[in-house]
Amino acid sequence: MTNDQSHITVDVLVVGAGLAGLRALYSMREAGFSVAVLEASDDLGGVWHYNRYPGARCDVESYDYSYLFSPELEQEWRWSERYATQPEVLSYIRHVAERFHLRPTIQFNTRMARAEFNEASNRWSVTTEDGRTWDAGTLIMAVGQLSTTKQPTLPGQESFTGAIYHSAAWPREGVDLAGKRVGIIGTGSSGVQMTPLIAAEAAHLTVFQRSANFSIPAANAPISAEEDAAIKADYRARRTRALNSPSGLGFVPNGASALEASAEERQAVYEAAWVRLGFGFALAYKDILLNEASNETAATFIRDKIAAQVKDPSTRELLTPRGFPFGAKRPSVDSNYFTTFNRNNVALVDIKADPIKALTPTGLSTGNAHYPLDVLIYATGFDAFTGSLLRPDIIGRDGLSLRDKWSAGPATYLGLGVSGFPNMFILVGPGSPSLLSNVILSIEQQVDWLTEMLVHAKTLGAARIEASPDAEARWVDHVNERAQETLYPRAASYYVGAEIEGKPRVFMPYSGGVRGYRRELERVAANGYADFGIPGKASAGGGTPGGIQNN
Ligand code: N01
Repeated sequence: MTNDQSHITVDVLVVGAGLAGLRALYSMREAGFSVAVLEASDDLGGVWHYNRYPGARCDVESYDYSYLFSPELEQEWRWSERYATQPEVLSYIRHVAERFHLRPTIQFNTRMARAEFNEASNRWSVTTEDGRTWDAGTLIMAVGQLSTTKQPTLPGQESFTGAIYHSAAWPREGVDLAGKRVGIIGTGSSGVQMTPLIAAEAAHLTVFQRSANFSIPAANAPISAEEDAAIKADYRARRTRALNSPSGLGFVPNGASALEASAEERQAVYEAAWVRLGFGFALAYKDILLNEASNETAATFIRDKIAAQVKDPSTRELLTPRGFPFGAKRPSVDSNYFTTFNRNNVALVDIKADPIKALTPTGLSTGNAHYPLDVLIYATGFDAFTGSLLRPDIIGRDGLSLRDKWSAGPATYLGLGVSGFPNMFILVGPGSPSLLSNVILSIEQQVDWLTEMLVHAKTLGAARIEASPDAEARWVDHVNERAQETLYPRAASYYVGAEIEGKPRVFMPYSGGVRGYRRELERVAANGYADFGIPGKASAGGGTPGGIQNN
Protein backbone atom coordinates (compact mmCIF):
# COMPACT_ATOMS: atom_id res chain seq x y z
CA MET A 1 0.00 0.00 0.00
CA THR A 2 1.38 3.39 -0.90
CA ASN A 3 0.00 6.19 1.15
CA ASP A 4 0.37 9.93 1.04
CA GLN A 5 -2.65 10.29 3.39
CA SER A 6 -4.97 11.75 0.77
CA HIS A 7 -4.28 9.33 -2.11
CA ILE A 8 -3.78 5.68 -1.26
CA THR A 9 -2.89 2.90 -3.69
CA VAL A 10 -3.64 -0.75 -2.94
CA ASP A 11 -4.08 -4.02 -4.77
CA VAL A 12 -7.45 -4.68 -3.16
CA LEU A 13 -9.90 -2.24 -1.61
CA VAL A 14 -12.60 -3.81 0.53
CA VAL A 15 -15.68 -1.78 1.41
CA GLY A 16 -17.22 -2.82 4.71
CA ALA A 17 -15.76 -4.29 7.90
CA GLY A 18 -18.48 -6.76 8.77
CA LEU A 19 -18.18 -10.52 8.61
CA ALA A 20 -17.62 -10.45 4.84
CA GLY A 21 -15.14 -7.58 4.73
CA LEU A 22 -13.03 -8.99 7.54
CA ARG A 23 -12.86 -12.39 5.91
CA ALA A 24 -11.90 -10.79 2.58
CA LEU A 25 -9.19 -8.76 4.30
CA TYR A 26 -7.77 -11.86 5.94
CA SER A 27 -7.66 -13.94 2.75
CA MET A 28 -6.44 -11.25 0.39
CA ARG A 29 -3.64 -10.33 2.78
CA GLU A 30 -2.67 -13.99 3.21
CA ALA A 31 -2.50 -14.26 -0.59
CA GLY A 32 0.03 -11.43 -0.67
CA PHE A 33 -2.14 -8.56 -1.86
CA SER A 34 -1.93 -5.14 -0.27
CA VAL A 35 -5.36 -4.38 1.17
CA ALA A 36 -7.27 -1.48 2.67
CA VAL A 37 -10.74 -1.67 4.18
CA LEU A 38 -13.14 1.25 4.26
CA GLU A 39 -15.70 1.24 7.04
CA ALA A 40 -18.32 3.96 7.39
CA SER A 41 -18.81 3.37 11.11
CA ASP A 42 -16.34 3.97 13.92
CA ASP A 43 -16.13 0.26 14.67
CA LEU A 44 -16.24 -3.11 12.97
CA GLY A 45 -18.92 -5.79 12.98
CA GLY A 46 -21.37 -4.55 10.33
CA VAL A 47 -24.94 -5.53 11.17
CA TRP A 48 -23.79 -6.92 14.51
CA HIS A 49 -22.44 -3.49 15.38
CA TYR A 50 -25.70 -1.72 14.56
CA ASN A 51 -28.48 -4.12 15.60
CA ARG A 52 -28.31 -3.73 19.37
CA TYR A 53 -32.04 -3.79 20.10
CA PRO A 54 -33.20 -5.78 23.14
CA GLY A 55 -33.30 -9.48 22.30
CA ALA A 56 -31.09 -9.24 19.20
CA ARG A 57 -29.70 -12.68 18.74
CA CYS A 58 -28.44 -14.88 15.94
CA ASP A 59 -31.01 -17.36 14.78
CA VAL A 60 -28.46 -19.68 13.26
CA GLU A 61 -26.75 -21.91 15.83
CA SER A 62 -23.55 -20.34 17.17
CA TYR A 63 -21.23 -23.19 16.25
CA ASP A 64 -22.37 -22.88 12.64
CA TYR A 65 -22.54 -19.09 12.58
CA SER A 66 -18.79 -18.73 12.98
CA TYR A 67 -15.82 -18.70 10.62
CA LEU A 68 -14.56 -22.06 9.50
CA PHE A 69 -11.25 -20.96 7.99
CA SER A 70 -9.26 -21.49 11.18
CA PRO A 71 -9.56 -24.76 13.13
CA GLU A 72 -7.54 -23.11 15.94
CA LEU A 73 -10.07 -20.30 16.19
CA GLU A 74 -12.87 -22.85 16.28
CA GLN A 75 -11.24 -24.66 19.16
CA GLU A 76 -10.42 -21.52 21.15
CA TRP A 77 -13.76 -19.76 21.03
CA ARG A 78 -16.36 -20.81 23.58
CA TRP A 79 -19.99 -20.04 22.72
CA SER A 80 -22.20 -19.75 25.78
CA GLU A 81 -25.60 -20.40 24.18
CA ARG A 82 -26.98 -22.37 21.28
CA TYR A 83 -28.11 -19.09 19.70
CA ALA A 84 -25.69 -16.29 20.54
CA THR A 85 -26.83 -12.84 21.61
CA GLN A 86 -25.76 -9.79 19.61
CA PRO A 87 -23.12 -8.82 22.22
CA GLU A 88 -21.63 -12.30 22.08
CA VAL A 89 -21.49 -12.36 18.25
CA LEU A 90 -19.93 -8.90 18.29
CA SER A 91 -17.30 -9.92 20.82
CA TYR A 92 -16.53 -12.96 18.65
CA ILE A 93 -16.01 -10.70 15.62
CA ARG A 94 -13.78 -8.40 17.69
CA HIS A 95 -11.81 -11.40 18.89
CA VAL A 96 -11.26 -12.54 15.30
CA ALA A 97 -10.12 -9.05 14.32
CA GLU A 98 -7.60 -8.97 17.19
CA ARG A 99 -6.40 -12.52 16.76
CA PHE A 100 -5.65 -12.07 13.07
CA HIS A 101 -4.45 -8.44 13.38
CA LEU A 102 -7.16 -7.12 11.11
CA ARG A 103 -8.09 -3.92 12.90
CA PRO A 104 -5.07 -1.75 11.96
CA THR A 105 -5.88 -2.14 8.25
CA ILE A 106 -9.40 -0.77 8.63
CA GLN A 107 -10.09 2.89 7.88
CA PHE A 108 -12.94 3.72 10.24
CA ASN A 109 -15.33 6.65 9.80
CA THR A 110 -14.62 6.40 6.08
CA ARG A 111 -17.65 6.09 3.83
CA MET A 112 -17.21 5.37 0.14
CA ALA A 113 -18.97 8.02 -1.95
CA ARG A 114 -17.98 7.11 -5.50
CA ALA A 115 -16.03 4.55 -7.44
CA GLU A 116 -15.08 4.83 -11.08
CA PHE A 117 -13.34 2.29 -13.28
CA ASN A 118 -10.43 3.64 -15.24
CA GLU A 119 -10.27 1.78 -18.56
CA ALA A 120 -6.70 2.80 -19.33
CA SER A 121 -5.24 1.55 -16.05
CA ASN A 122 -7.82 -1.19 -15.34
CA ARG A 123 -8.07 0.18 -11.82
CA TRP A 124 -10.77 1.65 -9.64
CA SER A 125 -10.59 5.19 -8.39
CA VAL A 126 -12.58 5.46 -5.19
CA THR A 127 -13.50 8.66 -3.39
CA THR A 128 -14.56 8.69 0.22
CA GLU A 129 -16.83 11.25 1.83
CA ASP A 130 -13.87 12.81 3.64
CA GLY A 131 -12.34 13.72 0.27
CA ARG A 132 -9.60 11.08 0.14
CA THR A 133 -9.04 8.99 -2.98
CA TRP A 134 -8.11 5.36 -3.24
CA ASP A 135 -6.60 3.66 -6.24
CA ALA A 136 -7.31 -0.07 -6.29
CA GLY A 137 -6.74 -2.91 -8.73
CA THR A 138 -9.71 -4.78 -7.29
CA LEU A 139 -12.78 -3.43 -5.53
CA ILE A 140 -14.66 -5.76 -3.20
CA MET A 141 -18.08 -4.62 -2.05
CA ALA A 142 -18.76 -6.25 1.32
CA VAL A 143 -21.51 -3.86 2.32
CA GLY A 144 -24.15 -6.35 3.50
CA GLN A 145 -27.59 -7.27 2.22
CA LEU A 146 -29.49 -5.94 5.22
CA SER A 147 -27.56 -2.81 6.06
CA THR A 148 -29.57 0.09 4.65
CA THR A 149 -32.46 0.62 7.01
CA LYS A 150 -36.01 1.29 5.97
CA GLN A 151 -37.53 3.93 8.19
CA PRO A 152 -40.91 5.18 7.04
CA THR A 153 -41.59 8.85 7.65
CA LEU A 154 -45.05 9.15 9.10
CA PRO A 155 -47.07 12.33 8.78
CA GLY A 156 -46.61 14.40 11.92
CA GLN A 157 -43.38 12.60 12.85
CA GLU A 158 -41.64 15.86 13.72
CA SER A 159 -44.41 16.73 16.16
CA PHE A 160 -44.00 13.55 18.22
CA THR A 161 -42.49 14.49 21.58
CA GLY A 162 -41.39 10.96 22.46
CA ALA A 163 -38.29 9.17 21.25
CA ILE A 164 -38.00 7.30 17.93
CA TYR A 165 -35.56 4.45 17.26
CA HIS A 166 -34.89 1.99 14.48
CA SER A 167 -34.00 -1.60 15.42
CA ALA A 168 -30.88 -1.49 13.24
CA ALA A 169 -29.64 1.88 14.50
CA TRP A 170 -30.08 1.17 18.18
CA PRO A 171 -28.21 3.53 20.54
CA ARG A 172 -24.97 2.01 21.77
CA GLU A 173 -25.67 3.06 25.33
CA GLY A 174 -29.02 1.24 25.25
CA VAL A 175 -32.44 2.71 25.94
CA ASP A 176 -34.16 2.74 29.30
CA LEU A 177 -37.72 1.64 28.59
CA ALA A 178 -38.78 1.10 32.20
CA GLY A 179 -42.10 2.75 32.92
CA LYS A 180 -42.51 3.82 29.27
CA ARG A 181 -45.38 3.30 26.84
CA VAL A 182 -43.67 1.74 23.83
CA GLY A 183 -44.90 1.10 20.31
CA ILE A 184 -43.24 -1.25 17.80
CA ILE A 185 -44.02 -1.07 14.09
CA GLY A 186 -42.98 -4.27 12.32
CA THR A 187 -43.22 -7.95 13.12
CA GLY A 188 -40.34 -9.45 11.12
CA SER A 189 -37.42 -11.15 12.90
CA SER A 190 -36.34 -7.94 14.64
CA GLY A 191 -39.82 -7.13 15.96
CA VAL A 192 -40.37 -10.75 16.98
CA GLN A 193 -37.07 -10.87 18.89
CA MET A 194 -37.52 -7.59 20.74
CA THR A 195 -41.21 -7.93 21.67
CA PRO A 196 -40.86 -10.30 24.67
CA LEU A 197 -37.98 -8.33 26.22
CA ILE A 198 -39.59 -4.95 25.76
CA ALA A 199 -42.89 -6.23 27.11
CA ALA A 200 -41.07 -7.32 30.25
CA GLU A 201 -39.39 -3.94 30.72
CA ALA A 202 -41.89 -1.32 29.54
CA ALA A 203 -45.03 -0.16 31.32
CA HIS A 204 -47.04 -0.93 28.19
CA LEU A 205 -46.27 -2.24 24.72
CA THR A 206 -48.36 -1.84 21.57
CA VAL A 207 -47.28 -3.92 18.58
CA PHE A 208 -48.50 -2.48 15.27
CA GLN A 209 -48.75 -5.40 12.87
CA ARG A 210 -49.25 -5.20 9.12
CA SER A 211 -48.68 -8.90 8.39
CA ALA A 212 -48.41 -11.95 10.58
CA ASN A 213 -45.53 -14.26 9.79
CA PHE A 214 -44.59 -17.81 10.69
CA SER A 215 -42.21 -18.34 13.58
CA ILE A 216 -40.53 -21.43 14.99
CA PRO A 217 -39.32 -21.66 18.60
CA ALA A 218 -35.58 -21.15 18.96
CA ALA A 219 -35.16 -23.86 21.61
CA ASN A 220 -32.27 -21.81 22.89
CA ALA A 221 -30.19 -23.27 25.71
CA PRO A 222 -26.87 -22.73 27.43
CA ILE A 223 -23.99 -24.80 26.03
CA SER A 224 -22.51 -27.04 28.71
CA ALA A 225 -18.79 -27.79 28.89
CA GLU A 226 -19.53 -31.37 27.79
CA GLU A 227 -21.54 -30.20 24.78
CA ASP A 228 -18.83 -27.72 23.80
CA ALA A 229 -16.19 -30.45 24.01
CA ALA A 230 -18.29 -32.88 22.00
CA ILE A 231 -18.93 -30.34 19.24
CA LYS A 232 -15.26 -29.37 19.10
CA ALA A 233 -14.13 -32.98 18.96
CA ASP A 234 -16.22 -33.38 15.82
CA TYR A 235 -16.10 -29.85 14.43
CA ARG A 236 -14.68 -30.74 11.00
CA ALA A 237 -17.45 -33.25 10.40
CA ARG A 238 -20.02 -30.67 11.46
CA ARG A 239 -18.55 -28.20 8.96
CA THR A 240 -18.60 -30.80 6.21
CA ARG A 241 -22.27 -31.46 6.94
CA ALA A 242 -22.98 -27.74 6.77
CA LEU A 243 -21.10 -27.33 3.48
CA ASN A 244 -23.10 -30.16 1.97
CA SER A 245 -26.49 -29.18 3.32
CA PRO A 246 -28.87 -27.10 1.19
CA SER A 247 -28.61 -23.89 3.20
CA GLY A 248 -25.29 -24.37 4.94
CA LEU A 249 -26.98 -24.93 8.27
CA GLY A 250 -26.08 -28.58 8.56
CA PHE A 251 -29.64 -29.88 8.50
CA VAL A 252 -30.04 -32.87 6.27
CA PRO A 253 -33.47 -32.71 4.62
CA ASN A 254 -35.80 -35.57 5.25
CA GLY A 255 -35.78 -37.51 1.98
CA ALA A 256 -39.53 -38.12 2.09
CA SER A 257 -42.38 -36.00 0.81
CA ALA A 258 -44.79 -34.62 3.40
CA LEU A 259 -47.58 -36.03 1.29
CA GLU A 260 -46.29 -39.60 1.47
CA ALA A 261 -46.53 -39.71 5.28
CA SER A 262 -49.71 -40.50 7.21
CA ALA A 263 -51.23 -37.70 9.28
CA GLU A 264 -49.90 -39.34 12.47
CA GLU A 265 -46.39 -39.75 11.07
CA ARG A 266 -46.35 -36.14 9.92
CA GLN A 267 -47.49 -34.91 13.30
CA ALA A 268 -44.66 -36.82 14.99
CA VAL A 269 -42.05 -35.52 12.53
CA TYR A 270 -43.27 -31.94 12.90
CA GLU A 271 -43.39 -32.21 16.70
CA ALA A 272 -39.77 -33.38 16.78
CA ALA A 273 -38.67 -30.61 14.41
CA TRP A 274 -40.68 -27.99 16.32
CA VAL A 275 -38.97 -28.54 19.65
CA ARG A 276 -35.40 -28.52 18.37
CA LEU A 277 -34.73 -27.50 14.78
CA GLY A 278 -35.49 -23.79 14.49
CA PHE A 279 -35.02 -22.96 10.79
CA GLY A 280 -34.45 -26.64 10.11
CA PHE A 281 -38.19 -27.11 10.50
CA ALA A 282 -38.50 -26.22 6.81
CA LEU A 283 -36.51 -29.37 5.99
CA ALA A 284 -38.70 -31.70 8.03
CA TYR A 285 -39.82 -32.97 4.61
CA LYS A 286 -37.99 -32.54 1.33
CA ASP A 287 -40.81 -30.71 -0.41
CA ILE A 288 -42.06 -28.20 2.17
CA LEU A 289 -40.50 -25.35 0.20
CA LEU A 290 -41.32 -26.89 -3.17
CA ASN A 291 -44.89 -28.11 -3.15
CA GLU A 292 -47.93 -26.14 -2.05
CA ALA A 293 -49.87 -29.08 -0.63
CA SER A 294 -46.83 -30.27 1.35
CA ASN A 295 -46.23 -26.75 2.55
CA GLU A 296 -49.81 -26.47 3.74
CA THR A 297 -49.31 -29.44 6.06
CA ALA A 298 -46.41 -27.60 7.73
CA ALA A 299 -48.26 -24.27 7.73
CA THR A 300 -51.31 -25.86 9.37
CA PHE A 301 -49.14 -27.43 12.06
CA ILE A 302 -47.52 -24.06 12.83
CA ARG A 303 -50.85 -22.23 12.85
CA ASP A 304 -52.13 -24.75 15.41
CA LYS A 305 -49.01 -24.22 17.52
CA ILE A 306 -49.51 -20.46 17.43
CA ALA A 307 -53.18 -20.87 18.36
CA ALA A 308 -52.22 -23.00 21.36
CA GLN A 309 -49.98 -20.22 22.69
CA VAL A 310 -52.38 -17.27 22.47
CA LYS A 311 -55.36 -16.99 24.82
CA ASP A 312 -57.42 -14.15 23.34
CA PRO A 313 -59.30 -15.40 20.23
CA SER A 314 -59.07 -12.18 18.20
CA THR A 315 -55.35 -11.71 19.01
CA ARG A 316 -54.82 -15.36 18.12
CA GLU A 317 -56.51 -14.92 14.77
CA LEU A 318 -54.54 -11.78 14.05
CA LEU A 319 -51.22 -13.51 14.81
CA THR A 320 -52.03 -16.40 12.49
CA PRO A 321 -50.18 -16.12 9.16
CA ARG A 322 -52.28 -16.75 6.08
CA GLY A 323 -52.17 -16.13 2.36
CA PHE A 324 -48.60 -17.22 1.58
CA PRO A 325 -46.64 -20.45 2.00
CA PHE A 326 -44.62 -21.10 5.15
CA GLY A 327 -40.98 -20.14 4.49
CA ALA A 328 -41.69 -18.14 1.32
CA LYS A 329 -41.12 -15.07 3.45
CA ARG A 330 -38.25 -15.57 5.88
CA PRO A 331 -39.74 -17.04 9.05
CA SER A 332 -38.64 -15.91 12.49
CA VAL A 333 -37.09 -18.03 15.16
CA ASP A 334 -38.52 -16.82 18.45
CA SER A 335 -38.31 -17.14 22.19
CA ASN A 336 -41.75 -16.61 23.79
CA TYR A 337 -43.05 -14.24 21.11
CA PHE A 338 -46.62 -15.49 20.93
CA THR A 339 -47.14 -15.97 24.69
CA THR A 340 -46.07 -12.35 25.20
CA PHE A 341 -49.47 -11.34 23.81
CA ASN A 342 -51.11 -12.99 26.84
CA ARG A 343 -49.61 -10.30 29.09
CA ASN A 344 -51.88 -7.56 30.42
CA ASN A 345 -49.49 -4.81 29.33
CA VAL A 346 -49.29 -5.88 25.66
CA ALA A 347 -51.69 -5.02 22.84
CA LEU A 348 -51.68 -6.01 19.19
CA VAL A 349 -53.06 -3.57 16.63
CA ASP A 350 -53.98 -4.63 13.11
CA ILE A 351 -52.70 -1.80 10.91
CA LYS A 352 -53.77 -3.55 7.76
CA ALA A 353 -57.40 -3.23 8.81
CA ASP A 354 -56.91 0.14 10.49
CA PRO A 355 -53.87 1.82 8.87
CA ILE A 356 -51.61 4.29 10.62
CA LYS A 357 -52.60 7.86 9.83
CA ALA A 358 -50.03 9.95 11.66
CA LEU A 359 -47.86 10.56 14.66
CA THR A 360 -49.18 13.17 17.04
CA PRO A 361 -47.28 14.98 19.82
CA THR A 362 -48.37 12.26 22.24
CA GLY A 363 -48.64 9.07 20.23
CA LEU A 364 -49.80 7.34 17.09
CA SER A 365 -53.14 7.66 15.34
CA THR A 366 -54.76 5.09 13.16
CA GLY A 367 -58.07 5.74 11.37
CA ASN A 368 -59.99 4.49 14.41
CA ALA A 369 -57.91 5.13 17.50
CA HIS A 370 -55.09 7.05 19.15
CA TYR A 371 -52.35 5.15 21.01
CA PRO A 372 -50.41 7.21 23.57
CA LEU A 373 -46.68 6.48 23.33
CA ASP A 374 -43.42 7.65 24.92
CA VAL A 375 -41.23 5.63 22.56
CA LEU A 376 -41.79 4.43 18.99
CA ILE A 377 -39.57 1.71 17.54
CA TYR A 378 -39.36 1.05 13.84
CA ALA A 379 -38.63 -2.63 13.29
CA THR A 380 -39.42 -2.06 9.64
CA GLY A 381 -36.40 -3.77 8.16
CA PHE A 382 -34.16 -2.84 5.27
CA ASP A 383 -33.78 -1.99 1.62
CA ALA A 384 -32.53 -5.54 1.18
CA PHE A 385 -29.82 -6.83 -1.15
CA THR A 386 -29.34 -3.71 -3.25
CA GLY A 387 -29.81 -0.77 -0.81
CA SER A 388 -26.18 -0.49 0.25
CA LEU A 389 -24.76 -1.35 -3.17
CA LEU A 390 -26.71 1.39 -4.90
CA ARG A 391 -26.06 4.07 -2.31
CA PRO A 392 -22.62 5.16 -3.60
CA ASP A 393 -22.05 6.17 -7.22
CA ILE A 394 -20.40 3.21 -8.90
CA ILE A 395 -19.37 3.86 -12.48
CA GLY A 396 -18.09 0.99 -14.58
CA ARG A 397 -16.95 0.77 -18.19
CA ASP A 398 -18.26 3.27 -20.75
CA GLY A 399 -19.59 5.52 -18.00
CA LEU A 400 -22.28 3.00 -17.04
CA SER A 401 -23.54 3.45 -13.48
CA LEU A 402 -24.57 0.47 -11.40
CA ARG A 403 -27.86 2.23 -10.68
CA ASP A 404 -28.62 2.40 -14.40
CA LYS A 405 -27.40 -1.12 -15.04
CA TRP A 406 -29.72 -2.41 -12.31
CA SER A 407 -32.67 -0.15 -13.01
CA ALA A 408 -34.83 -3.20 -13.76
CA GLY A 409 -33.31 -5.21 -10.91
CA PRO A 410 -29.89 -6.60 -10.11
CA ALA A 411 -28.11 -8.78 -12.66
CA THR A 412 -24.91 -10.55 -11.65
CA TYR A 413 -22.81 -13.50 -12.60
CA LEU A 414 -22.75 -15.87 -9.61
CA GLY A 415 -23.76 -12.94 -7.42
CA LEU A 416 -20.09 -11.97 -7.52
CA GLY A 417 -19.39 -10.17 -10.77
CA VAL A 418 -21.29 -7.66 -12.87
CA SER A 419 -20.77 -7.33 -16.59
CA GLY A 420 -19.58 -3.80 -17.35
CA PHE A 421 -17.89 -3.51 -13.95
CA PRO A 422 -14.48 -5.15 -14.34
CA ASN A 423 -12.41 -5.97 -11.27
CA MET A 424 -15.37 -5.30 -8.98
CA PHE A 425 -16.78 -8.14 -6.90
CA ILE A 426 -19.72 -8.32 -4.53
CA LEU A 427 -19.77 -10.58 -1.51
CA VAL A 428 -23.03 -12.41 -0.78
CA GLY A 429 -24.67 -10.23 -3.39
CA PRO A 430 -27.91 -10.72 -5.29
CA GLY A 431 -27.73 -13.92 -7.33
CA SER A 432 -25.78 -15.81 -4.66
CA PRO A 433 -27.18 -18.01 -1.85
CA SER A 434 -26.73 -15.06 0.55
CA LEU A 435 -29.91 -14.64 2.61
CA LEU A 436 -31.15 -18.13 1.78
CA SER A 437 -28.10 -19.59 3.46
CA ASN A 438 -25.95 -19.55 6.54
CA VAL A 439 -24.45 -16.30 5.38
CA ILE A 440 -21.06 -16.68 7.06
CA LEU A 441 -20.48 -19.97 5.26
CA SER A 442 -21.49 -18.38 1.97
CA ILE A 443 -19.08 -15.52 2.62
CA GLU A 444 -16.19 -17.88 3.18
CA GLN A 445 -17.05 -19.96 0.13
CA GLN A 446 -17.02 -16.86 -2.05
CA VAL A 447 -13.93 -15.27 -0.52
CA ASP A 448 -11.82 -18.40 -0.91
CA TRP A 449 -12.88 -18.78 -4.51
CA LEU A 450 -12.37 -15.11 -5.32
CA THR A 451 -8.90 -15.14 -3.75
CA GLU A 452 -7.91 -18.08 -5.93
CA MET A 453 -9.24 -16.35 -9.03
CA LEU A 454 -7.30 -13.16 -8.26
CA VAL A 455 -4.10 -15.10 -7.62
CA HIS A 456 -4.63 -16.99 -10.88
CA ALA A 457 -5.19 -13.75 -12.79
CA LYS A 458 -2.10 -12.20 -11.22
CA THR A 459 0.01 -15.20 -12.22
CA LEU A 460 -1.18 -14.83 -15.81
CA GLY A 461 -0.78 -11.08 -15.76
CA ALA A 462 -4.50 -10.63 -16.51
CA ALA A 463 -5.31 -7.08 -15.47
CA ARG A 464 -9.04 -7.17 -16.22
CA ILE A 465 -11.52 -9.67 -14.79
CA GLU A 466 -15.04 -9.12 -15.97
CA ALA A 467 -18.10 -11.35 -16.14
CA SER A 468 -19.17 -11.74 -19.76
CA PRO A 469 -22.66 -10.42 -20.62
CA ASP A 470 -23.49 -13.91 -21.80
CA ALA A 471 -22.49 -15.64 -18.59
CA GLU A 472 -24.38 -13.03 -16.60
CA ALA A 473 -27.56 -13.47 -18.66
CA ARG A 474 -27.36 -17.24 -18.31
CA TRP A 475 -26.88 -16.97 -14.57
CA VAL A 476 -29.81 -14.58 -14.14
CA ASP A 477 -32.00 -17.07 -16.04
CA HIS A 478 -30.70 -19.91 -13.94
CA VAL A 479 -31.40 -18.03 -10.67
CA ASN A 480 -34.95 -17.41 -11.87
CA GLU A 481 -35.47 -20.97 -13.01
CA ARG A 482 -34.32 -22.35 -9.67
CA ALA A 483 -36.56 -19.88 -7.83
CA GLN A 484 -39.57 -20.90 -9.93
CA GLU A 485 -39.07 -24.49 -8.80
CA THR A 486 -39.67 -23.33 -5.22
CA LEU A 487 -42.45 -21.57 -3.33
CA TYR A 488 -40.24 -18.55 -2.52
CA PRO A 489 -41.66 -16.31 -5.22
CA ARG A 490 -45.19 -16.84 -3.85
CA ALA A 491 -44.90 -14.22 -1.11
CA ALA A 492 -44.42 -10.47 -1.23
CA SER A 493 -41.09 -10.52 0.58
CA TYR A 494 -37.74 -8.79 0.45
CA TYR A 495 -36.51 -11.77 -1.57
CA VAL A 496 -38.45 -10.27 -4.49
CA GLY A 497 -38.00 -6.60 -3.66
CA ALA A 498 -41.50 -6.18 -2.23
CA GLU A 499 -40.26 -4.38 0.89
CA ILE A 500 -39.77 -1.07 -0.91
CA GLU A 501 -42.47 0.56 -2.97
CA GLY A 502 -41.39 0.91 -6.58
CA LYS A 503 -38.41 -1.44 -6.26
CA PRO A 504 -38.13 -3.76 -9.27
CA ARG A 505 -39.73 -7.14 -8.55
CA VAL A 506 -36.90 -9.57 -9.17
CA PHE A 507 -36.09 -12.71 -7.22
CA MET A 508 -32.70 -11.89 -5.72
CA PRO A 509 -31.09 -14.72 -3.76
CA TYR A 510 -29.94 -17.97 -5.36
CA SER A 511 -32.15 -20.82 -4.18
CA GLY A 512 -30.02 -23.65 -5.57
CA GLY A 513 -28.26 -24.19 -2.23
CA VAL A 514 -24.70 -23.70 -1.07
CA ARG A 515 -23.50 -27.04 -2.40
CA GLY A 516 -24.97 -26.48 -5.85
CA TYR A 517 -23.52 -23.00 -5.85
CA ARG A 518 -20.09 -24.29 -4.83
CA ARG A 519 -20.16 -26.85 -7.64
CA GLU A 520 -20.82 -24.04 -10.06
CA LEU A 521 -17.91 -22.02 -8.66
CA GLU A 522 -15.69 -25.07 -9.02
CA ARG A 523 -16.81 -25.59 -12.61
CA VAL A 524 -16.01 -21.98 -13.49
CA ALA A 525 -12.57 -22.28 -11.86
CA ALA A 526 -11.87 -25.53 -13.68
CA ASN A 527 -12.62 -23.72 -16.93
CA GLY A 528 -9.87 -21.26 -16.18
CA TYR A 529 -12.43 -18.57 -15.27
CA ALA A 530 -13.16 -18.11 -18.96
CA ASP A 531 -16.55 -16.58 -18.16
CA PHE A 532 -14.69 -13.85 -16.32
CA GLY A 533 -12.63 -13.12 -19.40
CA ILE A 534 -9.38 -14.52 -18.05
CA PRO A 535 -7.34 -15.85 -20.95
CA GLY A 536 -5.71 -19.26 -20.81
CA LYS A 537 -6.55 -22.90 -20.78
CA ALA A 538 -9.10 -24.71 -18.71
CA SER A 539 -7.71 -27.31 -16.35
CA ALA A 540 -8.52 -30.97 -16.93
CA GLY A 541 -12.10 -31.98 -16.19
CA GLY A 542 -13.42 -28.48 -16.57
CA GLY A 543 -16.54 -29.32 -18.51
CA THR A 544 -18.24 -26.98 -20.92
CA PRO A 545 -17.68 -23.28 -20.47
CA GLY A 546 -20.91 -21.63 -19.56
CA GLY A 547 -22.96 -24.80 -19.19
CA ILE A 548 -24.69 -24.40 -15.85
CA GLN A 549 -25.43 -27.70 -14.22
CA ASN A 550 -28.42 -28.33 -12.05
CA ASN A 551 -27.51 -29.98 -8.80
O1 N01 B 1 -37.25 -6.73 8.85
P1 N01 B 1 -38.40 -7.44 7.96
P2 N01 B 1 -36.51 -7.30 10.13
N1 N01 B 1 -45.69 0.16 7.93
O2 N01 B 1 -38.29 -6.79 6.63
C1 N01 B 1 -43.19 -4.21 8.60
C2 N01 B 1 -32.42 -10.53 9.43
N2 N01 B 1 -32.47 -10.60 10.87
O3 N01 B 1 -35.55 -6.24 10.58
O4 N01 B 1 -44.49 -7.91 6.26
C3 N01 B 1 -45.95 -0.88 8.72
O5 N01 B 1 -38.32 -8.88 8.03
C4 N01 B 1 -43.24 -5.41 7.70
O6 N01 B 1 -44.58 -5.70 7.38
P3 N01 B 1 -44.91 -6.49 6.01
C5 N01 B 1 -33.28 -11.63 8.85
O7 N01 B 1 -32.76 -12.05 7.63
C6 N01 B 1 -31.75 -11.60 11.42
O8 N01 B 1 -37.44 -7.80 11.12
O9 N01 B 1 -44.08 -5.84 4.94
N3 N01 B 1 -45.21 -1.98 8.81
C7 N01 B 1 -42.59 -6.46 8.60
O10 N01 B 1 -43.47 -6.94 9.55
C8 N01 B 1 -34.58 -10.91 8.68
O11 N01 B 1 -35.44 -11.56 7.79
C9 N01 B 1 -31.76 -11.74 12.77
O12 N01 B 1 -46.36 -6.30 5.82
C10 N01 B 1 -44.13 -2.02 8.02
C11 N01 B 1 -41.51 -5.64 9.30
O13 N01 B 1 -41.94 -4.29 9.27
C12 N01 B 1 -34.08 -9.58 8.21
O14 N01 B 1 -32.95 -9.31 9.03
C13 N01 B 1 -32.52 -10.91 13.57
C14 N01 B 1 -43.79 -0.96 7.17
C15 N01 B 1 -40.17 -5.72 8.63
O15 N01 B 1 -39.72 -7.02 8.68
C16 N01 B 1 -35.03 -8.43 8.33
O16 N01 B 1 -35.71 -8.51 9.58
C17 N01 B 1 -33.23 -9.90 12.98
C18 N01 B 1 -44.62 0.16 7.13
N4 N01 B 1 -44.37 1.19 6.33
C19 N01 B 1 -33.20 -9.75 11.62
N5 N01 B 1 -42.66 -1.31 6.53
C20 N01 B 1 -30.94 -12.81 13.32
O17 N01 B 1 -31.34 -13.44 14.24
C21 N01 B 1 -42.31 -2.53 6.97
N6 N01 B 1 -43.20 -2.96 7.88
C22 N01 B 1 -29.64 -13.13 12.74
